[in-house]
Amino acid sequence: MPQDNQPTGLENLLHETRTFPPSDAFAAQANAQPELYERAAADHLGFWAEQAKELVTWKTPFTQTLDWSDAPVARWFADGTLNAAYNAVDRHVVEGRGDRVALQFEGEPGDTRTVTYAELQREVSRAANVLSSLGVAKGDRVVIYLPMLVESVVAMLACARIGAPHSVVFGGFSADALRSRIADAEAKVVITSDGGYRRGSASALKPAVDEAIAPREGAPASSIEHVLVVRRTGQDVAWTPGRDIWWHEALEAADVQHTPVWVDAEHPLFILYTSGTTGKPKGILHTTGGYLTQAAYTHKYVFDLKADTDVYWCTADIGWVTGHTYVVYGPLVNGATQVIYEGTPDSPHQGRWWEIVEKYKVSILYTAPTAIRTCMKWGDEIPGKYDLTSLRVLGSVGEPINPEAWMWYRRVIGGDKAPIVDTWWQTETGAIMISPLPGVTATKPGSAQTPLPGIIADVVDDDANPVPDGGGGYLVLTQPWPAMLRGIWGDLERFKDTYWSRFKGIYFAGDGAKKDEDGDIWLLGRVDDVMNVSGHRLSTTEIESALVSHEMVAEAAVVGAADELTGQSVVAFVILRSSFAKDADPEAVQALLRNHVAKEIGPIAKPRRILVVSELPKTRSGKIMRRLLRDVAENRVVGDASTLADSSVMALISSGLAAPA
Ligand code: 6R9
Repeated sequence: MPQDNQPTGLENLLHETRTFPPSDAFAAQANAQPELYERAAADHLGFWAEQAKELVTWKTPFTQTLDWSDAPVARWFADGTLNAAYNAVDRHVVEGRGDRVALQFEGEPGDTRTVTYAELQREVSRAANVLSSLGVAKGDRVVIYLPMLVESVVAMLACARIGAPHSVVFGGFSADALRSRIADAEAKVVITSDGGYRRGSASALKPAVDEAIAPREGAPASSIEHVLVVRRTGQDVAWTPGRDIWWHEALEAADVQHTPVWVDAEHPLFILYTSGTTGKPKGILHTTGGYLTQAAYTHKYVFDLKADTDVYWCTADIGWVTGHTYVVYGPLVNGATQVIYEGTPDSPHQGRWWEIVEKYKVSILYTAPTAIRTCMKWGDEIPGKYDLTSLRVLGSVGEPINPEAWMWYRRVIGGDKAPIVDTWWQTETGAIMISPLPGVTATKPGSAQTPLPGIIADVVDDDANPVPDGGGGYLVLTQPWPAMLRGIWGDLERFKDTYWSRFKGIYFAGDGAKKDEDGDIWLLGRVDDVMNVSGHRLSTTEIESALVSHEMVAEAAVVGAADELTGQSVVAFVILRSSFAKDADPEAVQALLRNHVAKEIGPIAKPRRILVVSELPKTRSGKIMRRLLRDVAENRVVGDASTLADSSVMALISSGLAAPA
């Protein structure tokens, strides 16, 4: 691999030879059949039109499947009209499924709430009426900053119902991160809560919103006109009369009838900010018709969903794309019954997840490798205490899953029989792109394997030539797909530049990959300056900017070091300003700067280690050679440093670190 930033340590994956063919019993009942691949290959657009008609309800049917004339901005099903909330909720009621449980909420303290599709319809309608009464109209943006609650799902669907794109900001992000996202989206309303339960105590959310929209010298006034506040914990909150409104009071007063606003298929459904290779997060834009089609299609086939018998649980937070597509839109459009859980896997004990699986007889579980590895570390005896025999399909997403964790997931959680689907996709792709199909694919531990029917992906070399089986290179998507991003909010140039310029006319995902001898795809991690910590994307540049924004820091370089539990962990190298460098206590500096990053971005971005150095390794063109820093961070012998402007720098860094800190 030619890239300086290519992650290391995953090559051993490719020696994996075990495969697990589907059982005859599973294959016989599976939604997916081998012919699905053939149908899609024979008529790419016809296949997607079929999915769109079968899985989505249209107000006005579309006549055109794809308009690619303005590439790379695609238009799918463009002359059709529909409403996402109608598809996720109302049509199940209209078609007689109103009494089916949509959401089975489990709060961290153990409180529960069961919501049927009919109840969800009333709640969403009320919330839609409330938003309209606050002046939110079609096209206006609403920011949602909430923990995992029923209200979070209701809030997203209420926005969709009135054609107001939502932008969910993960509740773990800081006030500053929230402020910049509100400003970029120019949102009118924020929906938040007093707080949420996290590891046994009530943690506040509302103060971050107050801080994010407070006037700040030199900055324009916030675009936010109202703050809707869900009462979850009952903790005290500061209140700005006229601006702040209790969610429960407003909803109680609102009408339960609401007519959905029918929108064009290409109407924006949501903006979701994600880290890129520069300091400024990208507002990934998704529209309605194509996104819903692929969300429903993938959810049906990849998880083999049988909506009237399965109990589905995706452990993702709505703050991430997985929570959008596989908690809200995919499962609800398909009429699934699902569990949502507010808290952490270890509250109040390390068996909490498995207790939930047993209690609700969860049959499909979708989670992340970092969680699987954590549970693996806690030991087999913890899940062993619970009845997990209801589980019949297991999913993984967010980062490469190492074969060891995959085997553990299969054996201990899946009872050695539930197929595992390792699903590769991104915020930008909107829905799953590469994954085995349960009942069809013989699975391989550690490989996402095959593009789904209707998806064309490849691994190419530096010159965009497909690599032969056994070769490695970059993962690309060579044909448009329905759920693809339609741009970066307010920055078309950045969209073209980020995804479509590395290889002419094809989408570059930013991931390195290999094809094995069978042609199966193995993901090797990011090839750019994006880290993956516990399945969350973090930008090295964004954390570097946060560090440098502290008065003590002159320069900073951040790398992702391989980590057994979290995939990667953040390691920062900083050069202190000389006025601070003299008598700085490394321990104190580390603590101070870690907290500073938590404040600037959020606790998930906190560097695991911060090393104070006197120089950083740079190429002659001034590019920091992160590869060398990664060697240091991972305690390896430092690699080839011959392209450094000053080749003695690495010796200096290594010797400085060897000295007792
Ligand atoms: C859905 C989601 C996207 C990045 C992606 C890749 C990594 C996701 C993966 C995977 C290997 C998988 N990634 N799934 N790598 N195997 N099954 O995670 O979206 O947060 O945007 O991250 O995550 O590096 O490019 P997002």
